[in-house]
Amino acid sequence: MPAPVFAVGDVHGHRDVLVGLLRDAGLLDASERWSGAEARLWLLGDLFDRGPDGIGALELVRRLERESTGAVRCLLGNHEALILAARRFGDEDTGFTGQSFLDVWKLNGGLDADLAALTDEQVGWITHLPPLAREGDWLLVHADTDAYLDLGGSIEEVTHETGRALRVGDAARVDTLLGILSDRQRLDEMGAVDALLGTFGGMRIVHGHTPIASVVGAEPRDVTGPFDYGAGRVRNIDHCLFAGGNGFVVRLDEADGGPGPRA
Ligand SMILES: [Mn+2]
Repeated sequence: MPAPVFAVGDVHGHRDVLVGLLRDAGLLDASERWSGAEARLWLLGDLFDRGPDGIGALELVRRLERESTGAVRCLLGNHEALILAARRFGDEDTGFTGQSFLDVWKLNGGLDADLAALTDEQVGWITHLPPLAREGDWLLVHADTDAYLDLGGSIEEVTHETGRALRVGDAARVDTLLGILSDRQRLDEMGAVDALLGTFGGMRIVHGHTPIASVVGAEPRDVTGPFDYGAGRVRNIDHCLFAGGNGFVVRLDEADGGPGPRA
């Protein structure tokens, strides 16, 4: 039997909700220690912003990564890039006239407390997160876009380019990166799906970033499972925790990820 593979969408500072979800899935014990045995777990990015405790969410994921000796992994979301850009460039202008990197981050739900508490070590960890990953037949991405193709022709290239830009890129390069990582709703196009899978591999795409509630016109609390579309080749798992969703964990190694709205 292959190891079970779990995935969780955008956490957005809701650390304690994440703990509850992982406990219910049998991946954490009562003292919040990793209890997933041989299971693998992917966070799809956007640990920060909009919710109360981005740093707490980040530190939980970093600890679980250590305790699980790498079975817990995290993708880079646009909000990880946003907070690093705000930290590096602050009041410098972005490509939006009159908006600084700090402004853009705050407009996207940035919390002063998270930025103030962010350490060099945490920044270093974030800059090494991959924007995409493969797990069995799945290609995992944060955002529902093929713009990742602008960053490279392999997962390694994209990860390298993103890390370089976040660590040493100038403001213009980071601004371009933020545009790519924040792009959305491009995967209704079969050509975009084909291009992503053809370049980075995999048979199906799983993403977060665009709340299912907004796509299907539901209340966040009524979204209880993934939303599959694109002839079953694309799965959205953004449970919209920041707007009151109860959240869910999906199993990627099972045909059915659980109850929820379907395309
Ligand atoms: Mn996002």
